Amino acid sequence: MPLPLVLVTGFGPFEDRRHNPSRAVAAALERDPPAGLRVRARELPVSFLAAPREVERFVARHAKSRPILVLGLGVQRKGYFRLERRARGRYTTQRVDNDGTVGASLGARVGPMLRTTLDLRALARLLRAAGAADVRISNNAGGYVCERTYHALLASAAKRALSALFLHVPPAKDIPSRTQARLVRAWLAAFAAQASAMRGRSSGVSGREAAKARKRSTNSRTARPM
Ligand code: PCA
Repeated sequence: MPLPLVLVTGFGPFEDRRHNPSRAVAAALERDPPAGLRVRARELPVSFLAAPREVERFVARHAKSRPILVLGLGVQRKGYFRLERRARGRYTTQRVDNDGTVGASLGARVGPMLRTTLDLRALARLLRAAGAADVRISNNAGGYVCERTYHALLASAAKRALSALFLHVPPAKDIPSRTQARLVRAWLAAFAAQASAMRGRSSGVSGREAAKARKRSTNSRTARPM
């Protein structure tokens, strides 16, 4: 049996951010994966229109392997880790992406708000336990390309009954990329060990099936509820 797979995306430079640790972290995870996991990483363009297309292609290519997580990474301005709960389908920002597209030109066409089905409080605890001092849960993914990308990650994952999540990482001046990679690697290893307990209400799974799965994982010794 091949090891469980995690798909990870990151971004390169944009606006005044010349160094984007999300790209370095995604690449480091593929090169040196967390214990017990395989990782496929992909750098996405900082583009409102191209990133969602690449997300769908990336998830489609690996869907047969049933990844246990589709994880988007992007950098934020603040010095902490931010687990994003949801992605809006409506864009109003005047910020421009690397292709020159203004966010607001997308308007409300993208679709309804989408939410992760993962247990963010449990995931925040795991990330702290992995050594991250400041981890927060957020209901606002920023309204820029990361939020549009998260919407695509959630849509592509939900179509295939997979779990998706977006993590905003701090700038490298606050926490160096190598340290970030080490923290995220340890976090994913812990997630993998408890993945069945974390996947609460996976979309595409009926409430009854999900409840049974939860009960099974609660009863098993390897996956304690957190
Ligand atoms: N952060 C931006 C887009 C790319 C990135 O790394 C954002 O938060 O939307």
